[in-house]
Amino acid sequence: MPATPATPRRGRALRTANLLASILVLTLLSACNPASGEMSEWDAPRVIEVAMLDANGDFRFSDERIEARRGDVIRFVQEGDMPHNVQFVRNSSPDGVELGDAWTGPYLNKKGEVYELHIDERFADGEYEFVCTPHVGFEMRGTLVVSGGNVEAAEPGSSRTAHERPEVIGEKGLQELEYTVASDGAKEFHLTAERIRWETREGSLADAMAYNRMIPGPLIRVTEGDRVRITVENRLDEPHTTHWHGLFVPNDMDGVPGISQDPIEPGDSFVYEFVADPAGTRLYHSHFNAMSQEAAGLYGMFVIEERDPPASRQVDREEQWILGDGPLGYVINGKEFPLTEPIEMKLGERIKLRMANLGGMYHPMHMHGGFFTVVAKDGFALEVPQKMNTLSLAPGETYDVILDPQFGGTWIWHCHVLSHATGPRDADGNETAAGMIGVVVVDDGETVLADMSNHTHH
Ligand SMILES: [Cu+2]
Repeated sequence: MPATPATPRRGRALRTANLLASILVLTLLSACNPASGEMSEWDAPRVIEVAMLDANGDFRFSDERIEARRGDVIRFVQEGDMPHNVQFVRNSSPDGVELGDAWTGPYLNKKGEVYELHIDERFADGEYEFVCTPHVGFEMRGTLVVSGGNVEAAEPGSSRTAHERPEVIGEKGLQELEYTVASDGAKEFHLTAERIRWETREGSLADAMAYNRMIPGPLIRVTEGDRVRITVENRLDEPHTTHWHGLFVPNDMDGVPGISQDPIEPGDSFVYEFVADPAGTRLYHSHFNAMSQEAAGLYGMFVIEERDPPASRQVDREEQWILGDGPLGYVINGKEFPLTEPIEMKLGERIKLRMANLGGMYHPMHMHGGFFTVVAKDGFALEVPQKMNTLSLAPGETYDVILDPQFGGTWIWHCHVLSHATGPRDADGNETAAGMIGVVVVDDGETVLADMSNHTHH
């Protein structure tokens, strides 16, 4: 029986092939010579199928108590109509286990999609509660019981698999990217796409992909009319391209593989060059395996400043929020609440918040405690600014919002698809706040503000 290596995501198919081959060998062994095998048939790895169901509003896993041994594979099969996933509840898992990318499985959006969970050495003996993240409110949950098997359990707390997984842990996203000015006046930037591990929620490191080791990727800021030259280096183990979202670029700089350029192969680089145009809040993101690469963190913001902004657009400072969903969870700037970083301001201040949605779902973002004013859509100034307290962002949209709060306090600003802002139930059986929740702390000198310091540790 070959050891089951813990490989990055891409090795899954191979692992499955190995496993199927092992099953076949074991089957042949027991068929040819049932008495000679060291391993009894009882130990043969199994494939356990579990359906994800949602017919008639009855959200459930077909098997709510799954008994498995290390070496087994659980095939979660999407048989419903709504997106489902498998997320293990960390604080209900055996002490010290580190499931890595198995903590949260991908969203299965279409009927027939499959998530294969390998019960490998990371799974120590014990019980693991799991939920479907979007439908935890509907009690779509179950328990996995692991005991024994033909793969040895890692020492709890050890990281026996760490050498096979990306070592780099990402840093705070959207840090402004430095550039050099070339002899021809072009501003030259460098982006590197690679795999990292990323803390989306406290204590849980997800396997992710990032530009320059941060999620979202660095903030690129230039002025309209600047000549821009960006080298994109692909250190992933799969091809990549970068698309400049909302910018007017020559067709061969648009980053669409097979249409406007060849994919950038692993180890290669590609130089994108264009004139920054038009001014406004713009984005960049992967366009190769985009559904998975973008969801894994390969996106960032591209701000093109106006050359002569009218005085009416002056603000005290700016902030940026990029929404995401998928394997990293329901995130703002790559973090789920309570790791989302609060916006702190004084009553009377004016902040421009550049918001964008690079997830795959709609997120109606509702702010408590007054209103904000939308002044631009997709980077273009609105003829008539619009006051709102709920702004729905479709995938790919950007909005510029002026925050000039009317009341002091600690105000939350959350996605009103409540399953995007709710975590697993706590020990008392109550829903927890998690996911796509931002916080705006407005100091008016009087109102007692909530202490957010124990919520964030950055
Ligand atoms: Cu949402």
